[in-house]
Amino acid sequence: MTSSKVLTRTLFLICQLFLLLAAASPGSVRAQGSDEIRAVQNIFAPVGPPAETLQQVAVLTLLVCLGIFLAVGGLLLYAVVHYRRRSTDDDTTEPPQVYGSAAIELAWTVPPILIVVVLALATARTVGEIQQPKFNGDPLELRIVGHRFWWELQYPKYKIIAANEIHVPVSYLSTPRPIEMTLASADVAHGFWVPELNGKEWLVPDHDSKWWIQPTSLGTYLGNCTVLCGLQHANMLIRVVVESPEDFEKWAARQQQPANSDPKTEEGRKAFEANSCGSCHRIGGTGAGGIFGPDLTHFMTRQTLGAGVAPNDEANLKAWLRNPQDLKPGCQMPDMKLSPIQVNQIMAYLRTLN
Ligand code: HEC
Ligand SMILES: [Cu+2]
Repeated sequence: MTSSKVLTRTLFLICQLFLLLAAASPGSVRAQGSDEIRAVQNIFAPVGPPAETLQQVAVLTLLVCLGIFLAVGGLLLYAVVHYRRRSTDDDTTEPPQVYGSAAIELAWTVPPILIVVVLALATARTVGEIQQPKFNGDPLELRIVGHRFWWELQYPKYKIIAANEIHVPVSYLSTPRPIEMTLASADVAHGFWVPELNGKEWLVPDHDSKWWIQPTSLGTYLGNCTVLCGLQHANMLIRVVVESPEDFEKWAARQQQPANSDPKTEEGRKAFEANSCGSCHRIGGTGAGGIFGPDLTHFMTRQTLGAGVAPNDEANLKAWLRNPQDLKPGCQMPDMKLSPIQVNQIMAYLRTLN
């Protein structure tokens, strides 16, 4: 490649980088209601204090790096252009030889040290602010237990156990409501990351990690398990529904209720029992008390099934009951080998659990 081609290509890449950063700038997406899904996860559109602090330190680091890039690249470009080979050059003698220069040595050691110190201090301060938060407002306690490949949710003060779809109230300036989370794991290491709300945190067996979020804008925020925890690690999706305090209280009151028992779906409930679904799943108010799989008491209040692998509609539920290994190969629910009649009965029953 000729040098002009290299130059055009580099400039093109730099322009692309800027376009990317501009597209990712905060404010380009603003959720309106709690059901508005932020489909593109974006650390440059933070919602709430911990994510905002992280964004500040990220932008500072990027700007410093951009400054270094421009300074070094500029000097390099200057040297390449200004001292390029000319036809009038005398090739027979050596250029003047310079040995050591205190000014230059200082210039390339002192500023880099200062830059590293500034970035280290800014990062350390951010880590401190996020790991030892001073909450103002009454925090909502939420314990999240990672399972292969789904999330168990416990709201101890509300005595709620739910799964996969995290509901939290929005924080207004006048009434902040930080969510004080305890992250744990029932099996292997998992990672919790909802980029708009905070950075990543680990969930490890036999150790509780503290984490928090404080969303300040309504919306549904998506996240992922960030640790390769097994075959379906990529389908262990996190959904945080940030709703008004009133809607949150309504949701919580619903979750506290025992399951619906519609006499019309009695056959389905019996089939559920007879096929030992209850050894892995709990349905509040019935004999089913398993904790290996997600709580199904209010299964129909969730928008997705299989921790986000598919929308929670009739066709997908049917496919799941026929064989969960089709929709989510490698997941921890075995093919229960239900007959088509059992599938229909159980489906009719599960679809009343709202
Ligand atoms: C060996 C334990 C086990 C048994 C038995 C079992 N399941 Fe599951 N089930 C699971 C696990 C684990 C998951 C979570 C799978 C995932 O998302 O990775 C699950 C998920 C589900 C889901 C999706 C829940 C959600 O919110 O995503 C439904 C519905 C379900 N099971 C119904 C049943 C029915 C009906 C039966 C009986 C025919 C049954 N399960 C038997 C372990 C079990
Ligand atoms: Cu995981």
